[in-house]
Amino acid sequence: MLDKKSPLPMYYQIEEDIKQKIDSAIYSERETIPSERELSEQYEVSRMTVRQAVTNLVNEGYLYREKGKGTFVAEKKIEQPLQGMTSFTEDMKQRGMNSSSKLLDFTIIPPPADIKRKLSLEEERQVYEIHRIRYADHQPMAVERTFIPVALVPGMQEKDVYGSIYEYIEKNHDYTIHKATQMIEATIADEEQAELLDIVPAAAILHIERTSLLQDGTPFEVVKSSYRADRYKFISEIHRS
Ligand code: 16G
Repeated sequence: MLDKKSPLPMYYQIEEDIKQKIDSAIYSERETIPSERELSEQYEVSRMTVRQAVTNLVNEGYLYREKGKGTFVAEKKIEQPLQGMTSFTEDMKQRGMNSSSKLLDFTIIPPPADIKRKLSLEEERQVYEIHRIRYADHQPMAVERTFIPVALVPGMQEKDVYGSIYEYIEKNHDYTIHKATQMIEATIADEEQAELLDIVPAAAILHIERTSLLQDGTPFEVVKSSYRADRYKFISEIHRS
């Protein structure tokens, strides 16, 4: 099956073959691939060569290893475009996935200094602090901590934030959500985040902070979120002008 005369190294050809088998679901998500021994027999190469191919695919996130159990096919990451300001609910709907949230906390607090600054709030203004786990098809994808000025969205209650906060805000107030600035940073999960996201502590996560504005320029939310790096990748289209 491999082209031994090709200038492409054997391990590379094996990687491409395994990737193709993942794409065509010959190897299905969350299922094991054949053992090193089986693969080396199948491709007629040394186990070292197979190991190199598999290790590269593990490092690239196509496969993952479980001690004592074998090597498994990772689930495909969700590709999230960076242009366009969408909500989690809209993103999942577009993909035909079912979105849901678990509300961990809903409180009204005086804003911490950085939130107060980002929301351009004066001294005595209070904010909602909403802490949610966001699920796609019942799998945890992100934890979000959202801060919204109470004066801007008075009367919001727990029951209003299980679904889409954007939908609630736009439907119940005469507001148009306009734009946001967003920062993405690589980090690792602490114990609490790992537990909430069902990942191992110190797994990679993407920390994202968004400050969003209404049409008239009023900042209406600051969101600090942690997305699972094994399930998400962000894509942007860039132009050379
Ligand atoms: C997304 C946004 C978050 C926003 C939320 C609203 C990112 C990184 N975050 O998760 O800032 O608050 O959508 O979602 O995109 P909702 O309307 O479904 O509650």
